[in-house]
Amino acid sequence: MAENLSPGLDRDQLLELYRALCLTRAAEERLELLQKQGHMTGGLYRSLGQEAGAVGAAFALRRRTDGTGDFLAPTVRAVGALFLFGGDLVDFFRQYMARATGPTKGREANVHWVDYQKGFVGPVSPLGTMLEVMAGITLSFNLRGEDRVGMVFYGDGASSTGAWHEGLNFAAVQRCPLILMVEANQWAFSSPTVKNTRLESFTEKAPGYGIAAESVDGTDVLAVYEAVARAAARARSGEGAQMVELRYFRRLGHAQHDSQDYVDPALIAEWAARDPLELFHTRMLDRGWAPEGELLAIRQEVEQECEVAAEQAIAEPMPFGPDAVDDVYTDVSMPHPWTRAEISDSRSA
Ligand SMILES: Cc1ncc(C[n+]2csc(CCOP(=O)(O)OP(=O)(O)O)c2C)c(N)n1
Ligand SMILES: [Mg+2]
Repeated sequence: MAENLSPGLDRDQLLELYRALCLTRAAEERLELLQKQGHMTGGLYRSLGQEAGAVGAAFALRRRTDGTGDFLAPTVRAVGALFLFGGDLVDFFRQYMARATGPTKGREANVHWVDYQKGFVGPVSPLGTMLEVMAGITLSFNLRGEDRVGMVFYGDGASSTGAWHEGLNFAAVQRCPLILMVEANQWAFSSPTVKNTRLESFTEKAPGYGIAAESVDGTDVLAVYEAVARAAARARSGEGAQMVELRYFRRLGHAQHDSQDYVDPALIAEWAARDPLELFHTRMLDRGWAPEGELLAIRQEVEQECEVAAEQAIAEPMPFGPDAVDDVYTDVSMPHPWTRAEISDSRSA
């Protein structure tokens, strides 16, 4: 039997966590390269410094591929969670490069894809709304008597939207088995937390809805895992919605096009010294959980995997324009919308 190390995880599980952190980092670094090479079609929203939050949280859930496991709603920055839930690496690159072969057939350009068997649903772009969606999904678990929990990620900025409050209240009142993961990265685009809330911690919002909350160092993958494992156990035992705050820092701009010139460089340097991947790497070595050679081999392996997957996606076709109306509800014979009836078309004048 495998030896329990920390926190109740065996060596293989610790290596799996390490691998997931490396994969997240390598996949995003590969995207950066693809963007510079002109292969990408949309924006790139990196999760640098936040990887352990997504990885540690998803690792604490039941991940299955037959539609009976727990259910995830990631954000664009919760890439590690998406991979742990079985999000395919080639599909990931296909999405970012709008390949016709990707899950959304090139219709959008990042993580808005869905797989009900693996158990994840892509984010709806208006911030806060995924809380409402996931309240509904987890209510269905209760109504059907299914032993499943849901997990929804959202940014600290998103927790100031009306949808967030309504969704949370509903989930709390209905005792939905839903874990709310607050990505407290201290920024919402260029707005710092102080312009977002008067609270010291986003967990202080939880008592207003009668739910339990924990705040955790989001750079510490094992601490995140433990906190979420506790929250998941509470949610599973009928205690309903739970909140976990991930404390960390958005070390890059909102997206690659954002120069982040409104952030104090000293602060960025301070958080760079708390890099979640390097912290876990050092811990693995210090505790004797794995030798350096084994860890470096994992890093090389995932970088290689990313290169191969990206090359495969590059070689695949972009969508054929007229296919854009396939699989969508449309009525081309619809009358001209009244809202536009009076707008003259300057081209025909
Ligand atoms: C309701 C709504 N308002 C504004 C936007 C535009 N927008 C997209 S991301 C973003 C900032 C989000 O900040 P946060 O929720 O903290 O997430 P982070 O980017 O820090 O991960 C904004 C304002 C949106 N998508 N939806
Ligand atoms: Mg934020």
